[in-house]
Amino acid sequence: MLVRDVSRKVVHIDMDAFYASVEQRDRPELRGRPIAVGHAEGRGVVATASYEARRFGVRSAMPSARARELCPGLIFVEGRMSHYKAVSRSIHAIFRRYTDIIEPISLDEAFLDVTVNKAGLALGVDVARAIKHDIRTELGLVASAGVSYNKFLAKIASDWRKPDGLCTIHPDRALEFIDRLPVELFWGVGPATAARLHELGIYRAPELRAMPLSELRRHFGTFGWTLYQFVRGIDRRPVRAVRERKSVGCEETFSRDLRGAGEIVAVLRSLADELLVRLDKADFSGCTLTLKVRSFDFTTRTRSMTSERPYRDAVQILNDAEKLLAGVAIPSRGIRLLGLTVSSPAESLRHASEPSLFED
Ligand code: DCP
Ligand code: MG
Repeated sequence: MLVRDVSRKVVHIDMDAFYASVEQRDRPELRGRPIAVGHAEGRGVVATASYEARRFGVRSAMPSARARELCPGLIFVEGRMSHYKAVSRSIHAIFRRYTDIIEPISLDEAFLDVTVNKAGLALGVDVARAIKHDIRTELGLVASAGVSYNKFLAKIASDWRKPDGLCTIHPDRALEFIDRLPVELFWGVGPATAARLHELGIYRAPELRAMPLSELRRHFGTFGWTLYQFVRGIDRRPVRAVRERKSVGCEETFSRDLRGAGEIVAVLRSLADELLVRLDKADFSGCTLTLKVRSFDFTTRTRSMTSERPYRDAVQILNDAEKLLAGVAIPSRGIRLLGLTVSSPAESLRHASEPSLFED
């Protein structure tokens, strides 16, 4: 049976001109100027443009040469991916003050289920407003937010009044809202599907709603069923939370127990290298390093230390791992396992100790 569940509160957050806004925040001389993030030369393309540059028609994925034609004063800035990732982690730390049910879509975009939220706010729009406020005051960035009872509508809502948008689609206004949308704005409708819909004479939602389910299925398969539901304001997909990573580690059990200090340090070195690879892969950084040592008789000891700066390079990890090792008595009959773990995610520490990341 087709039931419209309006009991959930879903927020969609999308940062405005994300990479460009981060650059303008960090370099005040770029504020208020038309900028593009990306390679200026050769076959470079624009990753994103500031709203000042968008006025000239500069857009994401546009060849840089074309962007320069449209906007002669355009300033190109090289992208800094690892920096944007770090900013994204700070944004997520703010989200987690309100809910743990966070589904990241990209670095600058996420769905949040705030039906039950940690702030105890009754209205989804109040949660969205609070998140926008925290992002602005603490990170110096602007987000657009959409609020509704499902993901489909929350995403449409966040796009509605960009930049700095805050839009709620109430259940009783949902169909009216959907009716204003061209079918191209429906989730999952790319150029090919849009062309097929147009061939069938469907340009807007009312025409789509008039189409029988059997017809939609015949033309679009299972996506026909999705379209049938979307146009009626129904989207049952849950916000799928990705658990926040608290630590990254690796360990090795030896085929024969290790005894000599030289041997142990050599293993520690390879563990530090492996740990670094895993930290990179998981895009994780943390300030606590833990060494685990299991003796021949299975007694296990751990030693930890917390550094002021996150563990990011092999030398730093190895130096501290050796210091930790010095604090563990190695039994003469040897050890059977060594492990190294980094924990205390850098972002949460930063939020606890630093009130602000920027100056205005
Ligand atoms: N991005 C990219 N290449 C693209 C599209 C986007 O590298 N073709 C990057 C740069 C953006 C970021 O992803 O800053 C987020 O993408 P969005 O589509 O959300 O675009 P913006 O945040 O830049 O702008 P908007 O205000 O429209 O959300
Ligand atoms: Mg964005």
